[in-house]
Order: sequence, then structure tokens, then C-alpha cells
Amino acid sequence: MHEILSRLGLDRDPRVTPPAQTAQDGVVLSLNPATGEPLAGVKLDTADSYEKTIARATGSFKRWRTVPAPKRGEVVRRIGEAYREHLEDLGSLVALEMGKIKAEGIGEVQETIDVADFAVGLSRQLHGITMPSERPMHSMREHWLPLGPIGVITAFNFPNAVWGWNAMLGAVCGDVCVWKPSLITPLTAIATNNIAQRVASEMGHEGVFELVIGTDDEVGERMIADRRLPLISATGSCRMGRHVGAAVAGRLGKCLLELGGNNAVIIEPDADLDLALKSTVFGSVGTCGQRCTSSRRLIIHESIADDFCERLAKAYATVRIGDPLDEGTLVGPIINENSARAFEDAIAAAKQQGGEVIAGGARVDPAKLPERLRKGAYVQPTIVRAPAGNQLAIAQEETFAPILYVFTYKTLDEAIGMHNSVDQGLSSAIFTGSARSAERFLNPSGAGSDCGLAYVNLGTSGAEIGGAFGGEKDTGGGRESGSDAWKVYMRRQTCTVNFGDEFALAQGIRFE
Ligand code: UN1
Repeated sequence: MHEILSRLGLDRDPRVTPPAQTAQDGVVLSLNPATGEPLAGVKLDTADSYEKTIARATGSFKRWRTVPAPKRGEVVRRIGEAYREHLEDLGSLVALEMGKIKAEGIGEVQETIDVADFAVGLSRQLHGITMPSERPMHSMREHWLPLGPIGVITAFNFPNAVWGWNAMLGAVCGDVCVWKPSLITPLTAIATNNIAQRVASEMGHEGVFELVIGTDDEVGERMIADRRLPLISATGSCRMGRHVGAAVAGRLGKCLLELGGNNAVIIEPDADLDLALKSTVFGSVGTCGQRCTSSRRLIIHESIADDFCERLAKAYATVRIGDPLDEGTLVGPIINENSARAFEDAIAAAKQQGGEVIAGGARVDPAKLPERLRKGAYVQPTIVRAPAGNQLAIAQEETFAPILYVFTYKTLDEAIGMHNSVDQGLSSAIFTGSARSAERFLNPSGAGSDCGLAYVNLGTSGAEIGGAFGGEKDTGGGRESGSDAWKVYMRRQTCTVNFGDEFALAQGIRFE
């Protein structure tokens, strides 16, 4: 077994089986997307084991919620420290199993550490407010209470950090986290969850972090229908989110959805173009275009479009594609064959719709790859220029691949209109030297960017944890991570106390 797996104790985990070439019943194979090799098998949960997990989580929640919040924070503080100790190995495991480059794998685990730190501070700041009562000798306040065991469904592309956002906040809020990770990245989930679980158990708090690894049919459907999970936090495609949202709404549960993006960068003629270039390259090719925040559309002023596209295409040509664990690689494999085909289909559609490919445009020829990488799926980061008139239907869709569609504009109003003309509303960026343009992009009337995240002079991906993360429209409206996103993991209670001895009704109603 790969040494990173052993260092993280995965070879001793009862769910992990030695790698086999073919999957057996009830086992999912985790593959290294860089080489196509199986890393290990992981035993799947069944309806039966799911039921046991939820029963356990329900019991653990009743104990955990009684632990004072700052003490819960202390558990999360130690979990953050344990992740610091395992940063290199966990980051490498993310790279190994998901295919993002090691620097980004480590960055992802750092994101979990950051949110753990944030949650520690928060554990002493789960503030409610007081308000004056209209009645004499009455007081009013609201306070925040633990919500319950919560279901967290995560995608393959951030196999560690998205759980971290939910689990670290949920834990200080007094919730127990039941995590259903993507079946593409179960090993990262096991290693990540085991660390949190071990630290919490050593401190006398067992069962705060539960993991269920199973198919949508066996586990996912049960989870979203389960009334014992008052909140389902789900990250994935808009299609998945519609299904989850409807199921959870059907039982009047709470949903936190973080779904697809179709993020655009606007570049104004007075922008710092060197900065815009670097940021656009990272935003569009980073993580092989598989972030929900990846830049998918470039909306550039017509006066600078040709020169900038030429520079961008040159920069794309220098991006080193290869093994994500090799120093110097900037783009690893795309996650699997299906994604590679979606990449090819999108490019075929773009060409058919009149788009012109000015960089990349195809898979990497396996013959040009080192022997051991030939079973991986590698694609060339691609730029497609939309035809005159800016009509390119395929750009309405989120293809989880490194494809950037380029559009041109004359006026900022036109650019913002194009920017907002897609169904999704996650992340957005403008590069400009003008304060006026920047403020128009952030227009407090709402006439600027319609996304949940808006950046000025930086790219669409790479959010810090301190802000609330999420998006509008088909992105699902959820907010995770920083700011006051913690409130979704708690329930609010408005408390009114009569400390006098008069019977008094609100609204001055007399009932004598
Ligand atoms: C995701 O792609 O699901 O802002 C999350 C970013 C990262 C998180 C991405 N901090 O790009």
C-alpha cells in the first residue's frame, strides 16, 4: 500500500482493504487519477450500518450538546493542531486521491485548519441579542442552541476542506457531524474523519464525527429523507442540489446547498494586466478547472482582447501538466474518463457553435506522458473565443474542466449584463484601475455582480475562510465557513420572561 496511506494509519482501518484490480461487492475502489492505479478498497455502508450510525449520532448529540461551547472549542482547537501535525501527509493524500497538485492539497488542509481556528474563537462568541420588551417587567433575548446531528454531503474536488467548514463549525455549535463523502475520495474522508474522531475521543467525547461511505441509493437517499438530521449540507452539481433540496424541503428540514458555479472575470482596459493574467491563469487552470469557483468565462474589453488572449494562450502553453505529486507540476489529471469526455464534448459543442479554440482543445496525447501516467486522463487547459456577437450556448453550462470561454464588450454595463446572464451565481471578479468601475461591480443596489462572492483585482477562486462562502441563483443560496454562517448549524430561540407579577399581553390586548 502507498506509504502516505500507511503513515495516516489507513492500512489499519477496518474499512480499508488492500487494493484489488476489480471491485468486489460492497467495496468501492479508490483510484489514483494520475496513474489509474487502485490505491485501496473501501467497504461500503449499508442501510443497516447507516441506521446504526444515525442511532449512535443521535445519542452522541444528546451528550455533546451539554458540553459548554468553549469546551467544545477546546476539542476543535486540538483537532486543528492534529491537522497541523498531519498537514503534509493529508495534503499529499488529497493530491494522490483527487489529483490536484500537492501545493493545493496542502492548501486545502490548511483551509480546514484555518476554519478550526476560526471555530475556536467562535465557540466563545455564539452571541444572541437582547431586545427591549414592550411590556413592563418583561425581558426579551434570543439565544442559539445546538441543532442536532447534521448530514454533510461533500464532492470529490474538495475532499477535506468542505467537510472542515461544516464539521468544525458544527462541532462548536454542539452538533454531531454525519459525513457522506464522495465515493471518489473515500480515503481522504477516512483519514480526515479519523483524526478528528481520535482527538475528540481522547478528550472523552466519542461520536462527534461520524462517517458513512455509501452509494446514493443505499445511503444518500436515506440521509436526505431522514428526519433525525435537521440540516443537510450538500455540495455538488445543480442537478444533485435540486434533488436534495426538494427531498429536504419535503420533510421541512433545513438545507445548505453549495452547487455549481459559472464564474466570470471582467477585465477593464485600465486594469493591471499582469495581475489579471496571473489571476486568470490560476482561476481557470488551477485544480484542473475542477473548483466550483474556477473561472469559466472571461469578459474582456474589446480594445485589449486580442493582445490579452495572445498572452494568455502563451501562458497556457507553459503550464506543466503531469503527476500532481511532482514538484513543478501545475495541472494534474482530470478526475476520470467521464470528466475527460465532458471536456471533449464541451469543446466540440463550442466549435460547432462558432467558437475558436486558441489554446489547448484536446486531451494530452498519452504517448507524450511518462509511461506510468498513461492510464490517467489528462486534458489540455483550453481557451475558446466566442464568435462575434458573443453567442456561445455551451458557456451557459458548468463543465468541470479547464475550459475558459472568452467574450468581448464595449461598455461596463454590457459586461455586467453578460456576467449575470447565466443561471449560476457563485463567484465573480473584475480587474480594473477605476474605483468607479469597481464600485459599480459591487453596486449596493444589487445592479452589479449577482454572485455570492465578488472580487476586485483578484480571481474567482481561492476564497479565505473568514467570509461567508456560497452563491445565489442555481448555486443554491447556502453560506458556509466564516462570517455568521455558523447560524445555520444552530436553532434560534426567542425568549421572553415576565419578571413582574402583572398579566400583560402584547399589542395592548385586554383579556379581563
Ligand atoms: C469548491 O470548489 O467546492 O474559494 C470550494 C475556493 C476554495 C474553496 C472551493 N477556497 O476556491
